[in-house]
Amino acid sequence: MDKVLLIGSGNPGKQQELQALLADTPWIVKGLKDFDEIPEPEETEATFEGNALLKARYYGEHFGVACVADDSGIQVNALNGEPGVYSARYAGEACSYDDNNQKLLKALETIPTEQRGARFVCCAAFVGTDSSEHVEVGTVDGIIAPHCKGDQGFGYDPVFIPEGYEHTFAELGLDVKAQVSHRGRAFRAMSTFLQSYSD
Ligand code: ITT
Repeated sequence: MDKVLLIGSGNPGKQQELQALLADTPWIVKGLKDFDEIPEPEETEATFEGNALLKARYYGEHFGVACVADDSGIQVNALNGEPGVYSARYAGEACSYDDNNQKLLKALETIPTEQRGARFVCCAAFVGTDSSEHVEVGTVDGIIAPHCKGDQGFGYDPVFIPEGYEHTFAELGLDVKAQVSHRGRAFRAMSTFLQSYSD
């Protein structure tokens, strides 16, 4: 099979993780940099699944190829599940990862360790050239660290300590992250689906 699968994400951190997680599928995996530049879609849905499907449909239909997209975020227990689907823009529209992390650490400043539980969620969506759709979800539980630590990964990785570990994702690095992360779980399941998918 020599069919093209586009990773419909403008996030370089995700792109790097997804290339590795999809490497064993019988598809020619490409990124947005391999196609003409188009504006990012507006993420107007209220759920991870809605936004993941929205992105996969948008890029897949525009370029006429099969497409996978990822909508993900962090849900913090002490903040009633926020920032959730708004994780990318938690500190404002054009904010940096560090802005988001500082805002989160500040919001949890007085919260003790045992109440700093959080969960990363990743929804992986596939849309085929025949318009068939498939969704997989992965999660990982952990806690929000008291300070930023580590320089690997992206986003909230410097403040998230996964269950069973004592270091943040940004300290643990991409191999450990891929084994236990929300994205690793969702896209390993997606990879299994893609092994057998044919339109
Ligand atoms: P695309 O929509 O182009 O894929 P994005 O960064 O806008 O890129 P999302 O809308 O799904 O993607 O927002 C996800 C945000 O959640 C991301 O920007 C991070 O702030 C956070 N996030 C998701 N997965 C993460 C991970 O594995 N590690 C750290 N932060 C993560």
